[in-house]
Amino acid sequence: MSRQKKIAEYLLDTKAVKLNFDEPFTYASGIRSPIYCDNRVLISHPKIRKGIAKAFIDVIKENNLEFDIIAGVATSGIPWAAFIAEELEKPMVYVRSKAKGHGMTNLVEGEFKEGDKAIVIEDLISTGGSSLTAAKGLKEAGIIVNDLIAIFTYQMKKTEEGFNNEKINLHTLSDFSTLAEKAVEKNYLSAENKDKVLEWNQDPQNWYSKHYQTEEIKEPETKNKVLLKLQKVMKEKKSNLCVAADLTTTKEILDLVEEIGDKICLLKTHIDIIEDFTPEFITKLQKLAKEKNFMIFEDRKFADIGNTVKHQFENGIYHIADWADMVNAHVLPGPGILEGLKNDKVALILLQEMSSKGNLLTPDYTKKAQEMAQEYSNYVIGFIGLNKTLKDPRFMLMTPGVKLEKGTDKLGQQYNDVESAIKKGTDIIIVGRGIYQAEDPGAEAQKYQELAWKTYNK
Ligand code: 5BU
Repeated sequence: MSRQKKIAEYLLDTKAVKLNFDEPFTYASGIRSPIYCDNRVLISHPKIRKGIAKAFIDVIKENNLEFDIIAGVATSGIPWAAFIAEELEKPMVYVRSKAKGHGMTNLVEGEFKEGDKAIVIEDLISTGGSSLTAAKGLKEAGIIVNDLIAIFTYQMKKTEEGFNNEKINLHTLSDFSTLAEKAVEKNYLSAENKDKVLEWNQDPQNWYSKHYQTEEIKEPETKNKVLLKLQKVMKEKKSNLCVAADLTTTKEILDLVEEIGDKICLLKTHIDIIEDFTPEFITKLQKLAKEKNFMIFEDRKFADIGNTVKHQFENGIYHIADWADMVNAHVLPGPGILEGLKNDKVALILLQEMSSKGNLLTPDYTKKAQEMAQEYSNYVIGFIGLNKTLKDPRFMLMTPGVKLEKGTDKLGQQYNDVESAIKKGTDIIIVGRGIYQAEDPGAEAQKYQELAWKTYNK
């Protein structure tokens, strides 16, 4: 068996790499993928560990790679660098893949001389970005880097280019296409799905919508009135921006709306986080909505049985059904929740996906939510989600977790940038902190509005 295949077998047998076409994995970036790789488990298998360390050494020997030191990329490359350095009785260092060190820490740890040649050891190459950052760190420290060896590569298009630009030879013990072949041989993957899986690394951003699209539905004769109005407002104002006004006093919210009201098609509220709520607040908000021509979406995320949500929607102190143009709901409780929220004036948005890390809304759940929406299309006008997997003009997709730059917060929120969110097919971007925490929320909202509308209409 070739080395590439043998290593692929190790990766599959230890479940370091998992393939799943039917239920793709979701990366931290929100990208959906049929492959998930966590090579860290490999160090727990002594025999396999030995086999992999030997494969690294074979690559060094077969290619006559010249070097003075072995450099592991922190953290996952470190154990492999240690096994190799130990076997070859050579010095070892490790290097952080973060561009900025924290406080007193060095980027490269261990002893070396300027002009030393290093072979860089890495466990996984996805885009190659962090490996290249590590290699650059070594170069900046005066170390010569000509070669990098990794256990596995996703063989993404831009990887090769990155390594060519840095003039570094990339060697890998195994790769995505060999692994897919081995997975078919071992019945982990059907031959039929192999080609679809292999398409992923060509265009990771769009792979999911391409393969999980349900049938495209033609323009319906009649549409929900709230949806028609929303589409009209969007066109009139050239805006597909929804601002999440997550502020906790009525004054702060009303002041914000004064500043951003002209730029948005939709204002999203969490009415139950307001500390000084009074019915007058609603009157003022509705007046502003009329003046500034936007609609109101109460992000209540109903999640109970029909009878309870009906009370939460219509009664209590908020009387949401009297003032919101739309509200949203989880489909977890089943169709009863949609029965409880049926309303001719207030439209419904269903949660098909969430932006938070580790959320439990699987592709299967998404599909069920879409089926329920189709069944209740008189009331349901859209989804909260990240990927337009259902192309049906009766529904709009709205995406939260959007900022000018990708990132995360401390409580699990995951941000996409405006362009990537819209490229995944969303109709409306929902932006909270990106706007209301800006120094000048009005100017910031305008930036988001212009960028989102331009990208949406490209
Ligand atoms: P942010 O400040 O831009 O992170 O606010 C995002 C808003 O969208 C906030 O009001 C959340 O409650 C809301 N949200 C979300 O972030 N992610 C989701 O999946 C859903 C709603 Br559903």
